[in-house]
Amino acid sequence: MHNHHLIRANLSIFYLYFSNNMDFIYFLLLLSAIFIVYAALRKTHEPFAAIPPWATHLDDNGVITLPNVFSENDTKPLKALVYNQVESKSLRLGAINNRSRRLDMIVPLNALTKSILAKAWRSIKDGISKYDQNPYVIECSSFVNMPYSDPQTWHSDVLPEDMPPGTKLFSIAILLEDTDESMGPLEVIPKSHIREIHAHQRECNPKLEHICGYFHDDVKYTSCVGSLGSMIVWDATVQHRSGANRSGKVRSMFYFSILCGTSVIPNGITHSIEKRYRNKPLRINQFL
Ligand SMILES: O=C(O)CCC(=O)C(=O)O
Repeated sequence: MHNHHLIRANLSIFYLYFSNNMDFIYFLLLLSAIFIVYAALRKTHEPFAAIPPWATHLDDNGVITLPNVFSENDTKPLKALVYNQVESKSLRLGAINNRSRRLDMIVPLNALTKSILAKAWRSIKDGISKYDQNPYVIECSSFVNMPYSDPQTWHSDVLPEDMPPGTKLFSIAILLEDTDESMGPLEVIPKSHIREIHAHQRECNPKLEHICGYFHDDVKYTSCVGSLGSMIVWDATVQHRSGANRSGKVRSMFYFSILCGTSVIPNGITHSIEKRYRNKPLRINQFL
């Protein structure tokens, strides 16, 4: 007997059994009720959409580069704003400025940067919301690396033990020009936020701080290169550094940091944001 004959026979028996009484109606009602309860339960147990692959990569490696998030229309005025800070009377420098020709220039939160933060957040929200649906913005700044700037020593912005369970701090940077390896891009030791890798952890003589990076290349790292408008997201506990800029070009990034699962600013972070937002941090959804 073919399968469709079997199905037909079963349906006929089913019909004969139910057709003469109300049981069939009750049966249908019961089925619908079960379906409605099942659908409701599924909904309440699935608060977030499926985790996108880039977010799994970020969790596993501590860093992800997302290409082409911003267009030149976005990055052009942003780069002008960053560069204008050099002349601005309100220039405030973050803590990561040193003689190795690198600037951490705080960037004002204005209409432009707010719209950039909104666009950035929209593009990563589905992967980050599991940590916090409305994180605090605790940094809004820029890194500008001059031609021939030295590499930094490997470091994390925050030690993993300084991040209480259930909390996360991510930095999000936007490349303001096409960036290749010769320009000393951000370099990251993958998985160093979850696993201790001792090779790079030799202490640096402070007198040599600005050149120590040249001696610490004996570990596998990822260079966060990409075209203008690419976005890099990294976990603040991952080991990273600014690479050696051996090109004759300036490398610049706008960046901001979001704190998830707490409002308590962790030790170590430079908190590079306009002073007025330091004690009263803003939440990112207000920019949407
Ligand atoms: O220059 C860079 O690309 C990143 C530098 C950085 O993240 C840091 O100094 O903590």
